[in-house]
Amino acid sequence: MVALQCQYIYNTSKLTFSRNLPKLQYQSRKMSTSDQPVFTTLRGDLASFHNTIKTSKRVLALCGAGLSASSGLPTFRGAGGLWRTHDSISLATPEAFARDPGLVWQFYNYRRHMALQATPNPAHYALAELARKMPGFQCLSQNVDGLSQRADHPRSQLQLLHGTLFDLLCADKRGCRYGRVDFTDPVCPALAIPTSGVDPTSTQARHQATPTALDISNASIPLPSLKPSDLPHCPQCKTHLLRPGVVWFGEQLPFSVLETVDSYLADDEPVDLILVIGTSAQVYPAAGYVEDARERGAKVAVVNMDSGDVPAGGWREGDWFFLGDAAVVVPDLVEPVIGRLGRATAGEA
Ligand code: BJW
Repeated sequence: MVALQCQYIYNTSKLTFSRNLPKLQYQSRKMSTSDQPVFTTLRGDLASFHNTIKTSKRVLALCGAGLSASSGLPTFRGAGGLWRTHDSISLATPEAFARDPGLVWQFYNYRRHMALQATPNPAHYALAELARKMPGFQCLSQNVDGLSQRADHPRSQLQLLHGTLFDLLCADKRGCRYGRVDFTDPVCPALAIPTSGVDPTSTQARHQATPTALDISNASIPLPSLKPSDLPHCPQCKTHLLRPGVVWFGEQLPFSVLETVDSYLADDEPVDLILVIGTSAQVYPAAGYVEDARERGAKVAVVNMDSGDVPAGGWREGDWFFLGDAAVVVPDLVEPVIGRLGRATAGEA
């Protein structure tokens, strides 16, 4: 492990920024075709990666929940993937919504609330700056949290593969086709997250600027059972419920997004590099873009906290693997193109 100049410590659920804390370390290794990874010095690997990105014109990033982990948002798989007693993945289906729309709306209203409370981290800002500096860069994001948009990532270079929490759609997608952008929190009164319930006349309440929402991802916090009549309804057809504008399992990704990615990959110019950032790369078609990019000539660099999370098609000779927090690693990787991030976007006080 090689110590790097960085300002962040990772405390499992949320990243804390401080310039006075010990330097975080991250590892990189250059993968070989054998199962035994060859560890090389960070400097050497970073230098070879930097040489590649410096001369690259067409670069893709495939991002997942790990990009936003240090902003305090949970991932889907692994430790953060349990919401109350439910596997988050099991709530991300049309079947779950049909079975219990109240529960699914409680999950998504909570996710919207958390995303609105969160702020973009240095990796979101670094990718946004990379987009400004490199016209041939496209970021394919599986994230629905809106943090890349809030980091001012140019919209034409951000493809939201799985939609966004802040679009509301008529649940009868084929019929009514109503949709709107909506940041209201809570989505409707019945979805308001219970607050700490502190006596408003108490001293404790006087020290709280706004009441703190309880952590309803914890099943010990009671939640009411909601009826469909408690939930938001489509104002156009006045019949169906509204639903979050995200892509659930079994649903098609937005056509215009698929078209943009396909035409990028079909361009006569090769793809120089794909960065695979904070994703378990298990969900298709997103995961398949790594192999598609390889076929177009791309070198592959993976940034992940878990050394077991390999690209869907496995490792190839010459792939880079940077083990660490995306918020720390990504700004360093793209530094030759974007320079050092400004103090505000690097998370410094
Ligand atoms: C860090 C970190 C830190 C943590 N720093 N790293 C081919 C083969 C097999 C199956 C299929 C196939 N093609 C399609 C399918 C079916 C299905 C699928 O892929 N199933 C798989 C389970 C096998 N795909 C679909 O159904 C897709 N639709 C489709 O293909 O439609 C076809 C169609 C055509 C015509 C008509 C109709 C249909 C849709 C997929 C939609 C996925 N939706 C979700 C929910 C979105 C809404 C929401 O947010 O709630 O998307 S599921 C969930 O998984 C979410 C994520 O975007 C997605 C990926 O997860 P992600 O982001 O990788 O998160 P994690 O938690 O898995 O990983 C986090 C990673 O970060 C980990 O590696 C950590 O180690 C790492 N990490 N901290 C760096 N600080």
